[in-house]
Amino acid sequence: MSNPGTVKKKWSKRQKKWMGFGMFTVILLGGFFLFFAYWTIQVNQAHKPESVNIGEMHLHRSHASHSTEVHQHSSETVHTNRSGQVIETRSCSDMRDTPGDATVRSFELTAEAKSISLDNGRAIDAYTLNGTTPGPEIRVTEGELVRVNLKNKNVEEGVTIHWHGVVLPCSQDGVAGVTQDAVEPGGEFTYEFIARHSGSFWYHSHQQTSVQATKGLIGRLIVEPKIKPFEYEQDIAVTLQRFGSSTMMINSSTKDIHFSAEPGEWIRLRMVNADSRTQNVDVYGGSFKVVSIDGSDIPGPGVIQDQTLPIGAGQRYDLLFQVPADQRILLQSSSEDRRSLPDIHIGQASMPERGQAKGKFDFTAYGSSEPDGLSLNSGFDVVEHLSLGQKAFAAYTINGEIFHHIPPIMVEEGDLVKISLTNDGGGTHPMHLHGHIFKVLSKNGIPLTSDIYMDTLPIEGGETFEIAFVADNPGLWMKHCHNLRHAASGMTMMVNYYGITTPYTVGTLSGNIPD
Ligand SMILES: [Cu+2]
Repeated sequence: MSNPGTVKKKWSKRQKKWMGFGMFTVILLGGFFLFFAYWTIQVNQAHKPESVNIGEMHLHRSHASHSTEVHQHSSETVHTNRSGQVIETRSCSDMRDTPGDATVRSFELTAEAKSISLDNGRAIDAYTLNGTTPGPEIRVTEGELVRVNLKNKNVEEGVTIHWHGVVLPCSQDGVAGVTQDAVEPGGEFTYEFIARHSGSFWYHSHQQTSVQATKGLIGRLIVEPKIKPFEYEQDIAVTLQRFGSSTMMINSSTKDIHFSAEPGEWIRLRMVNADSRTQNVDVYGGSFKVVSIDGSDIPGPGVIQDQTLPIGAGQRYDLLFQVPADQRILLQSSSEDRRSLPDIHIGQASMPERGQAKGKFDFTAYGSSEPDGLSLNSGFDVVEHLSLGQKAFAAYTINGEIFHHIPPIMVEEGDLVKISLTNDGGGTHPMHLHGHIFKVLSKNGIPLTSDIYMDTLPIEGGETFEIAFVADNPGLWMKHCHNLRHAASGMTMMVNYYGITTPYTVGTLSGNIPD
């Protein structure tokens, strides 16, 4: 019996139809969501294999599935060279520099997870080196032996230090699971290498890099030249850094930073981009030269003005300029994703006008060339093409695959190697190669007219670059995107020398996750 005051609700045909449609949509969306969740888990598991021996990747068709078997049998594995001849193996761990009579420079770095307060008053949970992020600048002179004792106080997943851009022996490259085990809490590891090339470099953890570098395990490494190739009175260095997703800092500061300089003084300004995004740097107040990129001096650098410098993630740009008489030099940076960094002021005179930059600095048309035997016409022993792309949602790929599924580029000592790289997706992929410095030969099919050497090359959507290097440093070397999130989602591969082995493994079993 119905209450007299109520009207029994009756659904019209039309309403029923819509309800049915609504329920169908909910079920469809729910199903899609469940599938997506399942798929994401699958993809992420694929990112982090159980156990892979990086020195044996080329010997097995299926890199991940029979990993434990591979591990157990690794001592019996036969290594061959390109022509199939059985060769003696050498372990990455045995490849070290001979100190000789080089001057030893010793440093201590202690990694510690702790809360620090920024100069804007905010407290952050950071990973620090000697209590700060970035860690201390390591500054040595070309030819010296750098000895760094790394201690891990309490970073649970373990830490390493990779020396970005430095050509050093395999055992010192600091890649977890490739050249060493991650240093556990309470543990330590001593790095030792000869700083052969002068230039601006940096260091960062290569264990869970995308997490640890953004939480603070980074720092600068400056190798001063024995003889200055050009004159300057002040040598200033800055690190452009993003803490977490959005705290932009320069030399640990969220506020503008000032360097005192007298009018007429010559300044060498070293800029390290430790962020995962390109930093576009405008220079106001005077003209300047870009004297060095990634630690390699540019021959015949021209004087430029009002150009925006696109410093790729992981790259270093060194500028040379004279402080003007009437105004200071002001540098203003903003990231690829439009985050502003603090300004850099050099000198005390009045502020320059912040004009409009006339264009973007183009390294492919900058400097001169002194033929050094490496050109598009060289006879290459190895030629590879890498397509940088993306699989739906989560994975960043090279030739359609992710890290441990990507066959390594195999080289022999002495090979001349050419790699073409195309960004077939969107965004920028700053591609970094460990253990070598490469020459940029062409961009979008147009040969460079200058000698530009780099260790990290930002490649924007649709662009193709050809790069070349001499395989002169036997080892197991990562080649990966320095947008660290991309690297962690798969855009990482190896350039391996035939016959080089490693006792370490990458994966969830060992806990070595180099990203
Ligand atoms: Cu990338």
